Amino acid sequence: MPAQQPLSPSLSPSPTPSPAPVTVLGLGLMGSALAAALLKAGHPTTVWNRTAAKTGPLAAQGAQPADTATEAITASPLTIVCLTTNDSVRSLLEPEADALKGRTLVNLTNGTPSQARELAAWAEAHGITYFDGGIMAVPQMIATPGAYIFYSGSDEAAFATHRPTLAALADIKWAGTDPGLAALYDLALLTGMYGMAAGVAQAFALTGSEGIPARELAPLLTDWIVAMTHGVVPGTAEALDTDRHLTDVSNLAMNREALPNFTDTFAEQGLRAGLFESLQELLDRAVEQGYGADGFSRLVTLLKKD
Ligand code: FVH
Repeated sequence: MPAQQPLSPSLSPSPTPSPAPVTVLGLGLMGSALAAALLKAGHPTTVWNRTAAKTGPLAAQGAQPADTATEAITASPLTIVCLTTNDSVRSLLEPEADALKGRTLVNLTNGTPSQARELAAWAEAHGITYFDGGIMAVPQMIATPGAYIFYSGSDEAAFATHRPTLAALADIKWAGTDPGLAALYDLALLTGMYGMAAGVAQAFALTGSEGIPARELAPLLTDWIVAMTHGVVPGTAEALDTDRHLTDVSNLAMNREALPNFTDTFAEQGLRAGLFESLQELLDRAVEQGYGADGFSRLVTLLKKD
């Protein structure tokens, strides 16, 4: 009787890989949230922070505190760093090049695309696999639905190895093999957010100047911004990608004439005009260049420096 054939690989029960070890450098609000999520997902997690006392709460959750950054880095194949700025990342990690050699570094510190590219070039020169990331979440949102992180870096295959670990933090959005792209997407989304925040501040200042409680404006403003966003963002994208800016909705010439109603009112109410001054300048330039019949998408093209 022939020996029983082994089950085909597709039918054999595949052992669940145990969660990979990981190191987190930087235990501020965000780094602590990242480390806590990794611990919750069962990853053996080594932590280090410049101010050692911040390792305490994570050690209580099962993390292994390291006395030095070198000790932390050499404990895991993957190190995640999340500090205040990329200058602090450089000053911390440049002396750690030997410890990082042959390992993977994921930098989730907010920075610029050029900083990310410079760090990637430094890492490559020292045999370190580097990925940059942009976190689209506040610490409380880490490991909850809706949170995601952009990643970019030249070695997409190596990224696949660490995907299961990084998935414990937030959904993953791969931005591309140019290491600067995660920061670019991150800054683009935050640009929209800061623009909205500036508009919201201006709106509250306006109603506040007549003593209207902010809570009265809040629901109106929320619904208005959501409704406008749903129309304006996809409409602008369509106009830009097709290079068709003419509009039958709300043209620049009309908006240019309407804008002084805002700036005049701000002045009358004793308020600064904030972003509206640059918007007025942009609208003036658009109309003077003959784009009065176009929609707001035309302004995107005028933001390029000459
Ligand atoms: N918190 C948030 O909502 C945002 C969400 C999106 C992503 N950002 C970015 O994440 C980075 C860290 O932000 P954070 O909120 O964790 O910031 P802090 O709580 O202030 O913690 C800063 C940590 O950085 C350490 N640190 C600073 N400089 C150095 C240095 N030269 N060497 C070593 N470590 C340094 C600091 O250490 P310590 O002060 O506790 O000793 C903290 O661990 C940031 O890029 C956000 O833009 C967060």
